[in-house]
Amino acid sequence: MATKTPTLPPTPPVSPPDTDGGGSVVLERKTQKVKPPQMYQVVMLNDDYTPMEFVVVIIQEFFNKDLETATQIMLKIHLDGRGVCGVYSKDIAATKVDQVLDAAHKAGHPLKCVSEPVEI
Ligand code: TYC
Repeated sequence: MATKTPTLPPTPPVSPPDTDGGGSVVLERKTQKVKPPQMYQVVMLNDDYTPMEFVVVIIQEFFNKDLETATQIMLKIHLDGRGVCGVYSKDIAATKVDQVLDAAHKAGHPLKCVSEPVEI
C-alpha cells in the first residue's frame, strides 16, 4: 500500500517588515512634538497692612532680585494690586508661594501670593 507523505500547504510570499512588497522602502514620518513644560508665575498681591520694606526684603530673599528691582516690583504691586515676582516650573513656584506665606505668617503680616500658569 502506497503511503502519501503529508505536505504543508504553500505559504504566501512574505515581505520584509520595512518594505511594501514592491521592492521599495516605505518611510513613515512620525513627527515628534515635544512641548516645553507649562511654566508658573508667582504673583504677589497687595494689602493695606504689610510694610513695604518687608515686601522688598521678601522679594530680594526668595526671588533673588536686587534692591532696586525688588523695590520696583513692590511698588507695582502697591499701585496695581498684583505683580509677578518670578516664573518657575510648577513645583518650584509652589515652593516659593509656601516660603513667602510662611515668612509672612511668622512675621505677623497678611501678605498673600499665588502661583498661576503663564499664558502663552
Ligand atoms: N500696600 C502696602 C502698604 O502700603 C505695601 C504692600 C506692597 C503690601 C506689596 C503688599 O504685596 C504687597 N504698606
